[in-house]
Amino acid sequence: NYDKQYLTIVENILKNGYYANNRTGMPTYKLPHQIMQFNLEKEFPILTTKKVAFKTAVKEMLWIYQKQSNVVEDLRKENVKIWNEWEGEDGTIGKAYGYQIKKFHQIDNLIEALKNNPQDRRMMLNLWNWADLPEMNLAPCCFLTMWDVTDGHLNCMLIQRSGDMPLGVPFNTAQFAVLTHMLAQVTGLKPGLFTHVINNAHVYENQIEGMKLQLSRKNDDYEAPKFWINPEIKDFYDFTPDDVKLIDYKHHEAIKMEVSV
Ligand code: DHF
Ligand code: TMP
Repeated sequence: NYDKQYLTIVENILKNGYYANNRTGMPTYKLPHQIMQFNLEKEFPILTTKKVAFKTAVKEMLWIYQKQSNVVEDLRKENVKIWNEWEGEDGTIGKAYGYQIKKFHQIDNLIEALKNNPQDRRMMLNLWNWADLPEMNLAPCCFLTMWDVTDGHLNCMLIQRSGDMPLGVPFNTAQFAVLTHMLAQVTGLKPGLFTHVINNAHVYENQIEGMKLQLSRKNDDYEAPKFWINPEIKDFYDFTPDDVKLIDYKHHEAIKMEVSV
């Protein structure tokens, strides 16, 4: 259950976390090497102890991995404002995220391998490009996914170098769960394991009150929603945000928390 795994980490960060400053000037409590794991056939990992903006998260994920657009206006057109603070003079986020996917045809190569060479042990999407880092407005947080096919199931391991537990992480878990479901469908596989590894898992000092409120709901979590994906879609580039839905997504109310720039 996602709430349990997630809130156990948050509780541990607040109790035993190391207090440290960082680039943003807003200090955090942090723990290294936090790991969550889900079986996507059994559970769709999304928080129920607060409302997570699922549609917004899906739009951001498709903006990166499908549209491979770095243009922040493309997100605003869909009513998504979460990248506004990192928009550069040219209207993009620089050579980060979608730019790196597109540059190396990473999605096409991955789909090709999943279909024709599924026992390949080199299947990954890697956004960490040393040469281009100086031209990225934010260095990719979810910078690596590794993919494995075992017994007809598609397994995804996400390596996140830096995880804002209150804001980024709930989005990121849901996003890569959706991406795994989508890639499984277009390659004739079943969704399998999803493992989410966070190198530096943190809570900013100005988010502690919000997280305490969410922790107070720990034992009142709801059953995970069912995940629906439009079975007609056979080409990854044909998915729209309306082709995935959560059914019976019961949740507590949203909690407003600040994003450190
Ligand atoms: N910087 C920091 N410090 N933390 C982040 O999580 C982060 N995430 C980025 C870019 N830079 C970042 C991109 N992803 C929100 C969620 C994800 C995200 C950025 C922001 C966010 O504010 N979520 C709110 C409201 C979402 C909405 O409905 O617009 C939330 O409560 O989940
Ligand atoms: P950093 O580059 O100094 O690590 O700051 C990035 C912050 O954004 C950090 O708090 C992690 C957070 N973040 C996520 O958790 N997930 C995301 O998808 C993004 C873009 C950022």
